[in-house]
Amino acid sequence: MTDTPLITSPEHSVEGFVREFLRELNFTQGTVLERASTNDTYLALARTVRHYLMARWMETTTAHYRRQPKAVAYLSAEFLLGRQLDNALLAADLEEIAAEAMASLGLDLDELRQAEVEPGLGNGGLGRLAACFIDSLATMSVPAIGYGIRYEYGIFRQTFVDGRQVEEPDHWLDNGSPWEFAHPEHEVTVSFGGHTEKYTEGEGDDAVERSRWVPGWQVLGVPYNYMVPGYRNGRVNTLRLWSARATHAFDLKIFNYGDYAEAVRAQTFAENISKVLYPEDSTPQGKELRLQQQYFFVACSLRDFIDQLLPEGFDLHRLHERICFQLNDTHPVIAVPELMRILVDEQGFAWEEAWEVTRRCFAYTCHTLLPEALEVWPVELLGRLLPRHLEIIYRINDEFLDEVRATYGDDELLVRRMSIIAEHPFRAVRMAHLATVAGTRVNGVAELHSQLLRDKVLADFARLWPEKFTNVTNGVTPRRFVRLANPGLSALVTEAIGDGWVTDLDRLRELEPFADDPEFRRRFRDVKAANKQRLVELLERRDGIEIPTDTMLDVMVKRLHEYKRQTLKILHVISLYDRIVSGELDVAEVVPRTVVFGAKAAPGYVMAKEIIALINHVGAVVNSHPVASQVLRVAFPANYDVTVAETLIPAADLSEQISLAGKEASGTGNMKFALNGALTIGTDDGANVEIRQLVGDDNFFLFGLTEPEAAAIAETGYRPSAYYEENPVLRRALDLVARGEFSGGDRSVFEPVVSNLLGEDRFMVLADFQAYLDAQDRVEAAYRDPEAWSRSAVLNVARSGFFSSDRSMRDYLDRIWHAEPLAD
Ligand code: 26W
Repeated sequence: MTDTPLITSPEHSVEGFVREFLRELNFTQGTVLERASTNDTYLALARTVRHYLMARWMETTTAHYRRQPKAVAYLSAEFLLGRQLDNALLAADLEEIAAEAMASLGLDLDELRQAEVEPGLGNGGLGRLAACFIDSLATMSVPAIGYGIRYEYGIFRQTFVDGRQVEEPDHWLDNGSPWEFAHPEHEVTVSFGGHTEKYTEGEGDDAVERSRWVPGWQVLGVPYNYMVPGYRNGRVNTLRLWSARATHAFDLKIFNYGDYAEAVRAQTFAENISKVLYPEDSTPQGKELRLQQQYFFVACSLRDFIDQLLPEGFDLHRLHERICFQLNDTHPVIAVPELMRILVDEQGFAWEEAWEVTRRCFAYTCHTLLPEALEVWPVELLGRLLPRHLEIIYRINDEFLDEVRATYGDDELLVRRMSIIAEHPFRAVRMAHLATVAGTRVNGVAELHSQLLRDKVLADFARLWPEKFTNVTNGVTPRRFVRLANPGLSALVTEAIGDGWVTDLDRLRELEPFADDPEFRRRFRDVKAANKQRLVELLERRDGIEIPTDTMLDVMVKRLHEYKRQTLKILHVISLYDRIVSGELDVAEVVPRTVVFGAKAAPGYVMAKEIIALINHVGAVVNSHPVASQVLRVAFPANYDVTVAETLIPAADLSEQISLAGKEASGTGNMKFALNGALTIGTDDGANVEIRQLVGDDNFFLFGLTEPEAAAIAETGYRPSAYYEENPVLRRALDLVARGEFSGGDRSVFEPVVSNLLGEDRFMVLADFQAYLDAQDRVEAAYRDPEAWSRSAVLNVARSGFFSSDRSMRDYLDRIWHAEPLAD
């Protein structure tokens, strides 16, 4: 593929691997086997694996540069990658070789795996989705690059003190980071602040008014490259994450002014930009530093793409032929005025020309429905930090509003609704509107979500530009979340239908007949049991939590948010506990179950943290009750992350997807559970709708209000206390909390949670309570018949192939990017 001399890959054999590994241990790690720490060994192993992918990476990069195909740049403030070692071993087909090589040296590959600290550079679904997407793009040989931020601290580490969440910094880089390549020589300068100046270019009739940005301060962006290996296809794409540094001017100042302390302070200031991931999920903080982060990484990324990835002298009028910048929610949307600024101010494009190109270079994915999650930036702040960009946004808005008026006449209410600039409660830039105006396409992340975007959130825009709106249902990578996370199931599936499913997940359909094969179902149950055993061991080792091995494993893992309704789940637990303890239910009648929660709350989200405390306190009471604990257990391991998910999801029997209909954009955990043979209890929300349609009503426990029903109730006035008054089971459960049953008799502790449910209950927990309990009764009945249950579980696996992120990528390629895989 290339004339550039390339180092050849190490030999693909146990001996070759051992040789390379020892060389790394000796030459790079500077130690010998008998003296090496686990971390030394892990680092040497990681670098060894890396070497096997290196040639493919260089070849892929060179091919992209030489052939200049249309590419995709995925702009995302978050990439929640998870551990790298296993995925790299899988991609390079080195799993067995590495295990044997390590064993031959008296080392345990499993133990080394556990030494890796996962890069937690994301909050939840949105960040993990980005990681799945780049995996799929690489596996499908699509020329693509991910651009984001190399946070020095990822998502906080969660611990519990007296059942309450305490956050600790996640210094994931402490033990070294063998998967990244720093390129300080490719640093990029990013400007902030200052003011703009008007000037006239040309003379007489040719004179044009132009604007010039005179920045106030600058920082440098240093790229760190990560390999994104395709699954055994000879390709390795790049993820480029930016780290902020002080400019060299700061160093000079030290000499010029002798104010060493001040110069170092300035340096710290610059480097703060990529210091920490904002742990806010769905509630924008409006913090200046966050806007700095957003502009920082997109400015670096556009500069990098134009200067490094395009050939010299490339005619930027044709930029859209080479790239689509996909905006992962609104966080990177400031890239729109940045590209305008580059084209108009730096390249001398006429405004109209620049807008023509810019409009064709961007597409926008929205990941939410909650009004409070739609980002807005105060004009005051944006103008102070990025004065030229604010001017550009105003001009985009002026021209856009002219178009609105030209289409609909002077409907000022409509104009105000659609404006990129909001006037109330303060003047602010609506980033979703800017993205919608600028993007070639706007997509939601599940059918229902995209429909609600069209009908509600962005209805005015959908009326103006119906052709802009489309859907791409989310997906998850089968490599990480089935093949790696569930080796038992993978082996069973491969034995039945071959291994083509790993890159063509629709082939799982071929499993359908096996659902009726008792022997296959037995083996499926054996796999589940073994996965539960793995989980039991993990929780014991990691958290000192003991759970039984042979109960129904009922799992709710996701960020803690009121709309996701962890409270509904804990009310179910409380109700079960109450009915057992009161003698209404005999333990012999109850299907033993272990309820596992995993959830982080945004540190400033008070109610979410109260709910965490409630779950932990209920758990403590239930687990120590001599009778209740025989059939009901609650486990809430702290710090749920990608690594825990990989052991937890394959062990689950029941997947809890119980958000209020119309609030969860898609969900992706729901897909991972179905693919690993858990049955879902869920509302008609997000991608649950599509999961149920595919797996069939008989293999899914649907309950609760539909979105139109919930909207109608909200419209006419929702009264949660009515449900409390009418439903004795609900009343008893809530009264237990209110009376202090789970807080040592102290009624004040969970008063805010109770009064919120009885007062506002924004997400209609009480309205769905009885329906949820009834659905759980159906779950119990179904679980009592292991043959029928495992038949349903196998059908869930067989019919969920649609939820591969490979399929999502095909949809983006066809509907939005109009790019293609690059043939060999
Ligand atoms: C701080 C502002 C802010 C606003 C929104 C931060 C983060 C967000 C995200 C949109 C929240 C998020 O992660 N959304 C989730 O995206 C997933 C991937 O598409 C979906 O599966 C989830 O349903 C959606 O909640």
